[in-house]
Amino acid sequence: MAPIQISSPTYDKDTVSSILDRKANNQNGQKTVQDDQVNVNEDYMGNYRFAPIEEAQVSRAMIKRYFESMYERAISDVVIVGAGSAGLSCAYQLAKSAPHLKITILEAGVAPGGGAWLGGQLMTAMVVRKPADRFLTELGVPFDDEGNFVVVKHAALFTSTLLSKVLSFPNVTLFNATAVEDLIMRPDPLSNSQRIGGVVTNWTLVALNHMTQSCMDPNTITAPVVVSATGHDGPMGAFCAKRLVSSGVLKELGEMRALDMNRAEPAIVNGTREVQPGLIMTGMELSEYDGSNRMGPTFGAMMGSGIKAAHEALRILER
Ligand code: 48N
Repeated sequence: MAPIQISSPTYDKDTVSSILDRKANNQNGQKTVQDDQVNVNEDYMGNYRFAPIEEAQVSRAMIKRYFESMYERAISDVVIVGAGSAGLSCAYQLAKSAPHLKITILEAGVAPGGGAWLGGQLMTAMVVRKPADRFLTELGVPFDDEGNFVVVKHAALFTSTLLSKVLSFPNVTLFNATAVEDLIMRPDPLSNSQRIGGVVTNWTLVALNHMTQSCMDPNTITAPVVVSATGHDGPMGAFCAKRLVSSGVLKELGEMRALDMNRAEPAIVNGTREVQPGLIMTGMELSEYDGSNRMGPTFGAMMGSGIKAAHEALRILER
């Protein structure tokens, strides 16, 4: 069969390296001919001009940063599984309190945020009961004060504000579209049980397709503390709680109980704790672990539980 002719121009190795060297030189402050021709123009009347680029520069800019961070975070101080409201609140509190810690967040979805992009029944407003409004005030999220509770006009205003603040901390790395598909467990002589020593990861699309393609082995991230905030629903909800059962460490799940806002929210915040040596559970995953009530469309407990999980992580690390 005749070889397929690739019509687009292909750069040979020397050409690519000379282009990149030229860019490198430029980064070292030496002007190049191409730069002299660069006259970017922010003209919205039809003459908008970008600075020139080579496709390989885009690829290498992404590859370099992503894989350097994977290499660097293979050993983390705290891994947070799940970037919903509880996981992100934990990350914010931890990153703010302990800027020296390497905090790595693993989120199975392409879009972090979990269930906090909307209120209840796909409606947009988010209800937060006092005193959790104090967290909104700290984040600078505006709300309507209704007395015993406050209302954020759109849940996405809370989640996008929290997410942007979490990602602006230099000691936080987020890997989204990346699933935790198992836990690292080691014998723990102190508790005569199993200590969690990190997580087993894979691209989410791989983790969800092990039944369609075999031998797609995972990767690992080791850490002395894992905070599990995987929620209670979705394709991987309550993941770590379920893994504790399937690995024989936990006899059974408590299973989330029916809705009762007044019982559910304090139970989740006050119940946030180290459920297994090295593993803290927070947010709605805890309702599945403990069998506590669900609270429905109020989000203050997710914030309080995440913040408490951060305090628990610091307590363990300082132990
Ligand atoms: O928002 P969620 O689902 O979980 P929480 O606990 O942060 O917040 C729960 C909250 O949104 C409610 O459910 C409200 C209060 N409703 C209560 C009720 O009564 O119905 O976020 C969990 C995140 C999601 O983004 C998942 O994609 C992610 O965790 N996740 C994982 N990420 C990586 N690896 C996994 N194995 C995994 N499993 C879930």
